[in-house]
Amino acid sequence: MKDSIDDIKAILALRPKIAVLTGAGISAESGVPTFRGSDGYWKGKSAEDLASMQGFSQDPHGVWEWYNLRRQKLKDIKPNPGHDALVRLEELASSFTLVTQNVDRLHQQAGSGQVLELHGSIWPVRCMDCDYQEDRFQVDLPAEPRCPDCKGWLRPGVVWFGEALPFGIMEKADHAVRMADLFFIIGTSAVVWPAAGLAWTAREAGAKVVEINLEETPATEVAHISLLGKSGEILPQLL
Ligand code: BJW
Ligand code: ZN
Repeated sequence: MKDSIDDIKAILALRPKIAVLTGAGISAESGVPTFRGSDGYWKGKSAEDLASMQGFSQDPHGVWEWYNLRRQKLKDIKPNPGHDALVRLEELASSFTLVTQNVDRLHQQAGSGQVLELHGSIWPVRCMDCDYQEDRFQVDLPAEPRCPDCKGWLRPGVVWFGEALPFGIMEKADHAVRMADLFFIIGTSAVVWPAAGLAWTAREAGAKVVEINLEETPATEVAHISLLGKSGEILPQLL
């Protein structure tokens, strides 16, 4: 039998250990397009086409056009009540780890403490040919960003398909999830691995798994409770 919201509220009252995994859906109410929604395609191409070394090699100009557009839009975008609620959730927990697949830094802008960015961030850039890297938070970049040291192509500091996640980050996320009494999986289609696997890990390790999404996902099968709706509305209600 599925749990109820009251069961979750009762656990929250006990200052539990909490781990959270977020995806693009938590930023949707701020105006950030999701990847697999109707607005996720760019010039007919999907994230799978664009966010890979192969996609970049075939069309670096086009891929940078996509990232520069997203960077520009993000400059005017603010965290929403879903991000804010996670800041308050952190205060209720005896330990709290926020794991995100998002590259937008909106959790940090809302005031969340340590955030594990599984897929990196859209703001730093690094050279594809040498060691140059720099954080270019909210800075406009040229159409074809080049390395100031060696003139090689710069690329965004994100994780593309087929690339390893930042060193050691999955181990940190996995540890937090295994320690957690409560695990929230919010606004993710749960199709991209290894991030999606955290839901199965949480269930296996004995956490109560709470999913918040507009629709069911593959992770719904391991959720003790699936709350269907907008995270910016449901999360504040839970608190
Ligand atoms: C709302 C809402 C609202 C809307 N309120 N909800 C095992 C099995 C199968 C495949 C693999 C596997 N292990 C690895 C793979 C391969 C691959 C993969 O997973 N492929 C699958 C797609 C088949 N994974 C990888 O390649 C990863 N790397 C890896 O495994 O490396 C191994 C390796 C080791 C050692 C050496 C070398 C390699 C890397 C994955 C990188 C993903 N990168 C992207 C792009 C980042 C850069 C960028 O932003 O440009 O990350 S892809 C894209 O998808 C992005 C996202 O973080 C990620 C997940 O998407 P997310 O967040 O779930 O968004 P959506 O759009 O899918 O869903 C939004 C959800 O929100 C929906 O459910 C809505 O309903 C909901 N929603 N509004 C609540 N208001
Ligand atoms: Zn360089």
